[in-house]
Amino acid sequence: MTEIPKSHPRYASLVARERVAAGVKEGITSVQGLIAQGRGEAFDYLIGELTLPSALKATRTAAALLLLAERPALSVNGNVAALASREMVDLAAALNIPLEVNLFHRTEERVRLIADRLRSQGASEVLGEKTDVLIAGLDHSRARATRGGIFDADVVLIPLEDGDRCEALVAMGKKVIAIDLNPLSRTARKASVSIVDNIVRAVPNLIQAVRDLRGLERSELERMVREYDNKETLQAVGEEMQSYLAEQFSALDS
Ligand code: PTJ
Repeated sequence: MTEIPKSHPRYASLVARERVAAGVKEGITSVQGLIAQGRGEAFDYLIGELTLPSALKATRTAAALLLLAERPALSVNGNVAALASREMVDLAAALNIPLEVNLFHRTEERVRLIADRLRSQGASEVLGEKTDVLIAGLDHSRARATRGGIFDADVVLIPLEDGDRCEALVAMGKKVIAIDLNPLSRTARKASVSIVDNIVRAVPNLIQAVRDLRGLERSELERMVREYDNKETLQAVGEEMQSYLAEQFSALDS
């Protein structure tokens, strides 16, 4: 990995880029994952590389959904493994549920390497190496899933997911939580709760929200979920993004 000086104003973004590049070299992340990261970086730049208030609200609602779920599931792909494997393991531990490796560009080697990475970070149970069922509406390798994991889940967290798979999970009647920096992606539009934030900030925030909300009454969590409107959230993201950009452009004059 290239050494990034801590004093660099865009330190966190450059470290994330290095992690994804290292993921490709280690065989964890797909080459396409580099392009996905670049797209994510561009959107992150447009929101000032900070968590927006709307994203924080979505994160708290996501935590409420996960706490209310009977069978929540957490999906991990090659970019997620490179950027936030430790944090995903911590989230799974906080909820006492397994992680499931679920790849768009599936190879058995990459699934194994990601599962090993998660186990080396302390994951007690990792699904996805032995799939036993297909999700309807997707082509074969992208459809592969595990009973007892994503396939049977009522609530699924899908960070950095492709739109087709998000739609297929929604069509199965699941509540889907997306983490996606592009507020206009099909995934962000189709998900039940879209956290428009960088995964490196979103998952730690989600863990904190799970801890904060754990003591609340079920009825209070249900109220949070009932009052949440994902379209409103995406519109708020657009407004927050525009006001950030307006500030940046007006600063060009000074
Ligand atoms: O490991 P695999 O084979 O499962 O492949 C993973 C990728 C991400 C390559 C695959 O799912 C894919 O092609 O995804 P897309 O369709 O490019 O969508 C990824 C979405 O994640 C895009 O909307 C990006 O803007 C967004 N994104 C990229 N990096 C980040 C991100 N969102 C949050 N945090 C990021 N760091």
